[in-house]
Amino acid sequence: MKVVVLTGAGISAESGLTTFRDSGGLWEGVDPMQVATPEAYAADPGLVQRFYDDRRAALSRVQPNAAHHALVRLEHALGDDLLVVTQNVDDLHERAGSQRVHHIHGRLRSAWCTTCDARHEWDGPLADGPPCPRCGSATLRPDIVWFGEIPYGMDRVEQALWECELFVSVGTSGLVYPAAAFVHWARGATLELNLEPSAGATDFAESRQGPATRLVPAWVEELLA
Ligand code: BV8
Repeated sequence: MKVVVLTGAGISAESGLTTFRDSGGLWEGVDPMQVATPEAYAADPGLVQRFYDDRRAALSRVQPNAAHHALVRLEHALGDDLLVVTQNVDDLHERAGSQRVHHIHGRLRSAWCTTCDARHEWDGPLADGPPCPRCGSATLRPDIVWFGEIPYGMDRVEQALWECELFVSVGTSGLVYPAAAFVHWARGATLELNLEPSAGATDFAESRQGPATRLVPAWVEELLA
C-alpha cells in the first residue's frame, strides 16, 4: 500500500521545537512570517541569519519523539511505498531513522551559496558570513524556502500524492500553500492527525485530535495490524 505522510511543526512540538503559530508567534518580538521572506533577507540579512542560526543551534538540544519513531517503524514495514513529505526544516525525522524524507521547505542544516549555487551540509552559524567551501564567496544563505519562493520537488510530491492509497497529515495548521492543498491532490483515503482541527480538517475523510506522540504510534499500529 502506497502511503504519503505530510508533517508540519506540530510533529516536532513535543520534542521542544516551538511551532510557527502556537509559540505566541514571536521570535525576539518578531513575527516569523515577516522574517521568512526574501524581502526581509534583502532588507536585514543579519536579522534573518540570526533567526535561522538560533533555530539551527536549537536542533542539538532536542531529540526526535515517539511520533517520529513511529514513522520509522512504518518505513521499515512499507519501504519505498512510504514517503514522508515534511514542511519542517528540522532534522528530527532523519535523526529518528527515516530514510525517505522530502523537505519541501528546505533544511536548517543546509547552506546555499547564492554565487555558485552549491549547497553544503551546515551545522554552525551563517550570520558571520563564512566563505562558501566551493567558491569562497561570503554569500551563504539558509537553504530554506521562504514565503514567495518555490517549494522543492513539487513534481515528485504531486506524483506521490496521485499514486498513493492513503494520505495522512500530521501536525499542521493547513494555512500554508501548496502543502495545505495536498489533501485535494491525494487520490486515496485521507486522514488528519492534529492537536486540534486544522483549517482544512473538513477536507479529510477522517480527522483525529490529540498529541502526535499518542495519535501517530496508535495509527501506525492500526495500519500494520
Ligand atoms: C509558493 C520555511 C508558488 C520557513 C515555510 C494567499 C492565499 C493563499 C496562499 C498565499 C497567499 N499569499 C501568498 C500565498 C502563498 C504562500 C502561503 O501559503 N502563504 C500563507 C501564509 C497564506 N506560500 C508560499 O509562498 C509558498 N510558495 O506558494 O510558491 C508555488 C505554489 C505551488 C507550486 C509551485 C509554486 C512557500 C511557503 C513556504 C514558506 N516557508 N517554512 C521556516 O521554517 O522558517 S512555511 C512555515 O509554515 C513552516 O515551514 C511551517 O511548517 C509552515 C506551516 O506551518 P505548520 O507546519 O502548519 O505549523 P503551524 O505552527 O502553523 O501549525 C502547527 C500545527 O500543529 C497546529 O495546527 C497545531 O494545532 C498542531 N500541533 C501543535 N502541537 C501539536 C500539534 N499537533 C499534534 N501534536 C502536537 N503536540
